[in-house]
Amino acid sequence: MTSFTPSRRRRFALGPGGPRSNCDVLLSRVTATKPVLIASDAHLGGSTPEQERAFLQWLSFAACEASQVVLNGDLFDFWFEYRTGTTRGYDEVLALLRSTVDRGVPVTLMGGNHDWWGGAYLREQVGVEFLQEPVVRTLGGLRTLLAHGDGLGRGDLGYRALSGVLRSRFTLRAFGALPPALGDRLARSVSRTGHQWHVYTEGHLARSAALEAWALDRLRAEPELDLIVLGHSHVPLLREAAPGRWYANTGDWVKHRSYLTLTPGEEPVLAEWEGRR
Ligand SMILES: [Mn+2]
Repeated sequence: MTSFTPSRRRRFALGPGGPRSNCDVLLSRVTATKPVLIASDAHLGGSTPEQERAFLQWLSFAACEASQVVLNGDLFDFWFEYRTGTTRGYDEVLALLRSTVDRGVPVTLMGGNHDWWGGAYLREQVGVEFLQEPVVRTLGGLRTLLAHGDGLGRGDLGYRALSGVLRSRFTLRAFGALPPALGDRLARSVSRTGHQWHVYTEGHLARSAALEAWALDRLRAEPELDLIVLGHSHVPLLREAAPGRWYANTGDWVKHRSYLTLTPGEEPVLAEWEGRR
């Protein structure tokens, strides 16, 4: 007897018309104040197909449901804009981002340590806001410091030295001259995301603790901030540091499916995506 298991991939297939799922049903819902939705560390290209499906599904949900979408670093397991093209393999998410922006929902991408090397293509062809430094801005009514989190907090010294080299003008020019397929292959050969799928390493937990300590210090030092949002640790976290003031880490879409909802007038909510609603 052959057993038949329905293909999860097919059930969630996002073919043409899939990712641009129309919002008709949701539009009929009264949404006086749509939330800002924030996620990070999808590591597309370095995660499992199931996780990537789930993330794209969440993103098309966000395109309908959010007033603004913020992807706070490491959306891509690797992204580079070479002189002759960009990193391959991201057509689907790029089209989805483009259609989100076209619908009038602004999308902000923060460069993370895996995808800091974006630029004109993301800004001009995809239409997103692409940031390479932390920013302070008002999101969902909260004065928010937004940063990916790499290089912040104690430790991470080796990374800080390395990132200086990897972001230098010389490196950018030399790497940018490579054929995209070769550059991508080199970059993937040094990316370690694939080895971190199923375990929390001590590194994750130490980084999570270091980022939390950094954020709590910063909240104490800067009373005008209501919220600090980081990613990078892959550990979802929401702490109320003082009444009405929070530190949030949006976790990841490698081990989790976590995202932050900022609805004006309400407290931040850190949630786990459980599928289309
Ligand atoms: Mn990161």
